[in-house]
Amino acid sequence: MNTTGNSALHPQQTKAITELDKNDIKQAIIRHLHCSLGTDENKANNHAWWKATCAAVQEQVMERLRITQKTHYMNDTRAVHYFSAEFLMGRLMGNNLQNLGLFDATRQALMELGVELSDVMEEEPDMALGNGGLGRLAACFIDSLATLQLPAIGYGLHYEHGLFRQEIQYGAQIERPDTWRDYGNPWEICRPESTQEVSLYGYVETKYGDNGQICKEWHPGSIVKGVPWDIPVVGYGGDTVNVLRLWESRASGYFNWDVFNAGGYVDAQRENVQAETISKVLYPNDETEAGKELRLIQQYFFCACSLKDIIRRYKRAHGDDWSRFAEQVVIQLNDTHPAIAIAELMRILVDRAQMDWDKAWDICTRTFAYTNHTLLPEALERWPARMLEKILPRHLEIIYEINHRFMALVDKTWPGNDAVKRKLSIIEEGSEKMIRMGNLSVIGSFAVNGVAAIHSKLVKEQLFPEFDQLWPGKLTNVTNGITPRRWLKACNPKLSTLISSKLGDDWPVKLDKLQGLANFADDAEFQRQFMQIKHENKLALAAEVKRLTGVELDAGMIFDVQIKRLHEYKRQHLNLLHIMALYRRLLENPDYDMHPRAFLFGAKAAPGYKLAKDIIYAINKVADKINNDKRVNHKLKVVFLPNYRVSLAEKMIPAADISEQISTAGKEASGTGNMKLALNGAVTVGTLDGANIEIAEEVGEENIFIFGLTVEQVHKMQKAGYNPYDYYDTSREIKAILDWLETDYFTPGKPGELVSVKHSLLDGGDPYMVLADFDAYSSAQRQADLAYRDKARWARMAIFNTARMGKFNSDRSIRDYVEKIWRLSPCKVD
Ligand code: GPQ
Repeated sequence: MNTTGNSALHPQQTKAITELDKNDIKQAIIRHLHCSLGTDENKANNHAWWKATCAAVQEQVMERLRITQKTHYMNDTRAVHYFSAEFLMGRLMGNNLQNLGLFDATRQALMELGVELSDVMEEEPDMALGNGGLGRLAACFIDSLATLQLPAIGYGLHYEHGLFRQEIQYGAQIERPDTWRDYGNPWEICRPESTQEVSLYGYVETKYGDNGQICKEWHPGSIVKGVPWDIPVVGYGGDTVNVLRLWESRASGYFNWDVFNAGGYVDAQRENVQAETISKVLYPNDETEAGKELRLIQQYFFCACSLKDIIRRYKRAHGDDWSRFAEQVVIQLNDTHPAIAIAELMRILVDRAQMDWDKAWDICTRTFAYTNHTLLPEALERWPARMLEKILPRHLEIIYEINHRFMALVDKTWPGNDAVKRKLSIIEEGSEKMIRMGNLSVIGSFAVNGVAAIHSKLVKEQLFPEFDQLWPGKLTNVTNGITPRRWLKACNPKLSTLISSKLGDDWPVKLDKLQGLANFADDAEFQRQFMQIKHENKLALAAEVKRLTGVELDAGMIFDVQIKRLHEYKRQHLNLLHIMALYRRLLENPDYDMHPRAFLFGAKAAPGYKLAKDIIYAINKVADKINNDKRVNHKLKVVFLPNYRVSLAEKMIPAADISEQISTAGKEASGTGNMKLALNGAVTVGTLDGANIEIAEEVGEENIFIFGLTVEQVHKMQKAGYNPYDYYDTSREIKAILDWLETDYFTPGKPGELVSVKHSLLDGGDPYMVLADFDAYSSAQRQADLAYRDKARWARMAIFNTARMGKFNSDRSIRDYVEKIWRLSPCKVD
């Protein structure tokens, strides 16, 4: 077992972090090169330098971690416990150096050793323990929690394999395993002393207590161990270092004689999921409910380990007195993935602590809060009751009991109204009985929030209107945010330096200060500097694009970027149709008036999502054709960058001129890439969806290109009976483009390879209204093109975008959570 994540020898701690200079760091790096890695300056390759540098940084981190934990313990602080199946951390070195204030000193130290820090940082594999926005949000939130000095802990799964690595072969996505830990992860610390045991399967025995009361006892069929790995989370300024605790599953070596003796269970045991497989791999489905047994076990496994961990810590301070539990502990459920924790806490209180139901329920419903991240029906988790019965028989009983009591409340509120009961019930009756985790989450939590204003409004009005009536005020909004430390200071150092030269250097914690840039928006010299940096970032990205794909980009082109998971509702195919339209216009008229533009994509598709993979294939085939067509490729290029991930985003975002945020109105809960791109001076072409609406409010309508149907219009059209053929039959351009997909023009000798995209938009009914929005999108793009050609106007727009992103600081989101939901106080760590 590898528990040597940080095997470094610890020196005597003599200086505060702020006093460390490049010589101290140099010495520490060399010491680790020699003593931890057994190599030396002459032999070390970049990987060894990376490990030695991590170890040197980790020494500082560990010291702060120890002090933080001691301070929190001494103060017996109320803390938030962020339960999330995903934490998409990316790389940690750059971020930790920035947050500790050691970036420049470390760069110099390495420079004197003949090594480039940027090369060393490239050695670090991304921690890709998440799919997309939801997981990255969790990562931004724990950064902000530490920065704001709030007592917090992130709880999740220590996946052996994170999100798959994407290769593109002949245009198609191929999935390869992610191997982030193959050579160890210097940031994590194994804590075998905090191992927990988790039960699964088995049966429930009904017994009678001393007073004749009914008691339930769960006799599990197997037990697995959860071993925690801690990743320190360094706040900006380095004062508070919180922890992200990720659970790895192990076989317990425990044999359940009880179950064995009961007979007949031996065969069933064989089907049970092997302990080690539980934390093997992250499910790569984004916004689709997978319904797989192993996935449910993953969810329960990390929730059960985390609750035991929380309770152990609580008992250390409060013994068996549960009365203060909900005052000390708040648990935030990141979507419904950890919702089973509600039933688990009830089980612990009722079965183990022998508490009466009402008292237990009171504690529970003062402990949990739930964040909803989507309205898409296919993403709302439901589990077959039979599956729960097999894996967690006692939890199923508890859920039935919760529901039974809740139905009584519903009946009191809407007497005799069976339709409302059916709708609000945790149990969905049908050919197969299903457990609705969304309903369980709302019922078991004291607060429920959506992630952008419009999304929260739709949660209230469309998804859970009766719950809103039942518990006014419980449903609320907290608009998402992003950490400006990673998404501006670290990823865009040139722009950061320029901003600091104008506004001072505390904007990374006071992002509203960026407003001050508006004063320079019309200043020709500032415009020149701002756009010069954008140009240099574009040159750097162009070099990376060349290295990764062989495609040459001219930094004078507009860099138009769409980076996010591939999903029909995000409408990468709307972008593709527009690219094809431009191509066609250029072929018809070589003088077609447009500024040269490079369209850049980054997107992974869920391996089982056929149409999403077909869209990736279509983008690549169209790209091949255009990039090799001399008639147009001075004006048009298309690049699909393989293996989109956090570290690639950090290179693309600073170089973007245009940010594509073109989801069907009402479908994107918030979006966070939209915030990152705008913060780095990209101008949005977007729909009135998710946080785009709030971005538009902030930057002003003259600094964004809004187009397309609104939520109300989408609704109305769908009600009236939307027919995509209305557009196909009446628009010459739309028809030509869709028919083009059916030919072999982009797939020589293989006509029909791209036809599924066309079919989805016609016979498939175009569920995301791509054709309805096409013309509006095309004119918005035309407007953007014209604006870009007016250099001063564009510079002004770009500057305003950066200047007005203060609201989207994840520190603000966290403050909102603290105020509206968590009621936490900062705890100063000296
Ligand atoms: N989101 Cl339900 C995910 O990334 N994965 C999911 O499974 C669900 C939601 C996203 C959502 O699509 C974005 O609009 C949000 O900005 C993001 O969560 C964070 O809230």
